[in-house]
Amino acid sequence: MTCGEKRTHRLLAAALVVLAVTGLLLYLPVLRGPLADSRPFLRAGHIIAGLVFAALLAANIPFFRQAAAGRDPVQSLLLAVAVAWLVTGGWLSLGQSGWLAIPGDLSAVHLFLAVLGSAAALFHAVRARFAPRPAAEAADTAIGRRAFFIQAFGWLAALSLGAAWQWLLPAGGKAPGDPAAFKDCNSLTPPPTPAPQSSPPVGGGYQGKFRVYTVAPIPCADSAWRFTVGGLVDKPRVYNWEEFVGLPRRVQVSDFHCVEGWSVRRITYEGIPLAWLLDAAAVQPAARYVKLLSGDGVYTDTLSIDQARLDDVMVAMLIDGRPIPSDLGGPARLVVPQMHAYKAVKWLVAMELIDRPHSGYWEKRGYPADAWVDKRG
Ligand SMILES: Nc1nc2c(c(=O)[nH]1)N[C@H]1C(S)=C(S)[C@@H](COP(=O)(O)O)O[C@H]1N2
Ligand SMILES: [Mo]
Repeated sequence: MTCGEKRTHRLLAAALVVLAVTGLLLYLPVLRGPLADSRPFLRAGHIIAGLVFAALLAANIPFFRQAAAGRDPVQSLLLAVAVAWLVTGGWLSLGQSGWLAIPGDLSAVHLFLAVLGSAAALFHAVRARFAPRPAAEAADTAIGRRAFFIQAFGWLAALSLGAAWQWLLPAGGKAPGDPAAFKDCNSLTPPPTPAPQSSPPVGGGYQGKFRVYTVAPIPCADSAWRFTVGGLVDKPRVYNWEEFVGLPRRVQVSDFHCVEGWSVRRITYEGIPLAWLLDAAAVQPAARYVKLLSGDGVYTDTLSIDQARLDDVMVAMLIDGRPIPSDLGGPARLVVPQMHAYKAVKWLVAMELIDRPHSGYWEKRGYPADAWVDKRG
């Protein structure tokens, strides 16, 4: 390596470290609350580091060409992983600004590539530190047998680490029927009786993994639980649990898409259509938005009246035929299938009819005001 190449190499490594650190801080569900206010800056830092990484990589194509001529498979594989990693990262950031649709599993692919790339880079660095190859070998001969085994081992380790990541995901891949899958600290009686369509679920049980997200401690519902409808309505109302659980419900199968790029599919929800609750409250003509409030005391979001009246918007109380556990927003959570899931307020305890727009918790912190999953306005 020449002096200039060494400098770019070092810069690449630095960008990689920034990417890994900011990426981890953005990913970890437990940090969503503590780092909520820093999230826009973390995201910007992550994107800038990605752009720097991409630019350095592009500027070094000639160097990689040369390495490929030395038949170094690690270099070529590293390059391929880095390109795929950057593409998925760019796609995620463009998607979150509303420029591109976000495929449901983009985040999982990006994470997998990130873990793979970081593990490979780590291996690359360790090898360079402890088993430096003679310059001549790198330049003009095929790699030796020992070097080949070291590389094969390193790649196997990187691959298994990438694969193991799947099982390290919190609450990964368990059915909601499995009591060990999600915590439920609610103690409400009587439990909602599932409709025949709900149990067994018409959707056949959901597919995918929920990441348990919260920005505040999870509230547990007991007999003091109430659901309040107020604001610009003629018939304000406070329901207790027994009244609420006695209201008519509907069953639907819908998909759930987080704007961060993960999805859960074919969830069978049973709940009260929001339109029915609005009708019961006799909304005044001056009301234009529905503000939705969580029992965590922090999280809010809004829908316009038209959006709130969409057929598939409901206050869900059952998921796949079971009461929604507190981890997933029970006893009652909002479901807005056509919008990104930050609209799906968990531990929903109140709605307030208002006459001016209200910016929700995550909208105040950088999520787009336009939450439609398919951008039809
Ligand atoms: N009260 C509350 N509701 C919330 C959130 C939250 O942090 N608090 N996160 C939102 C986001 S961004 C997503 S993706 C979903 C996650 O739902 P889950 O935790 O059931 O997977 O809940 C939404 N509703
Ligand atoms: Mo989300």
